[in-house]
Amino acid sequence: MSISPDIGAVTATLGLGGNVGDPIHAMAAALKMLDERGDCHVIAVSRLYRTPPWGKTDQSFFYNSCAAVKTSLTPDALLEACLDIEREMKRVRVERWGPRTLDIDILTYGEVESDASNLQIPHPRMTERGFVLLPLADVAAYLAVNGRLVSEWLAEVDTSGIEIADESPDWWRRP
Ligand code: GSY
Repeated sequence: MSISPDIGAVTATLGLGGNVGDPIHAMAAALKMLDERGDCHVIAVSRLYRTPPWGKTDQSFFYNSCAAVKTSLTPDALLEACLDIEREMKRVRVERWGPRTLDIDILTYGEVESDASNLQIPHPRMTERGFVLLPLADVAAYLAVNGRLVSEWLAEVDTSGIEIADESPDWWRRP
């Protein structure tokens, strides 16, 4: 039996998505990069979903997933790590709610609540979005967010048009 080191006491959840170029590759690479860091361990990944665009609807469908990571990084340092990965994946952020190669959002960070201008936790719009809640329920259905379980928020949002693109929670490990 091997004993893996406990690299951190905090479990954070992340939302990943993209609709430009090869978003599945970008999300898989991002998860691998996070997992390869000494201060972050990916403990669960959702199935992969194909989702209709939210907000600005005249753009391509997205691929979305969520992950739970155990980390010793502070919220700000985790945000920096995610932004570094987005930059490495050459994310194109042309317009608000427009197309993007890769978006990584911190959804929750332990029980932390933050209203800082650069980082709001829990993510302010996560409880309204089917493309977040459906994958998040795969990895954290019983997580409480703003006083309700993820599964309870999910029961109230529109998930029409969302399809499972890959049933396997290991989709991101494929070569
Ligand atoms: O941070 C969210 C980026 N985004 C998405 C997304 O990831 N999925 C879908 N389906 N629509 C979206 N609109 C925006 S903005």
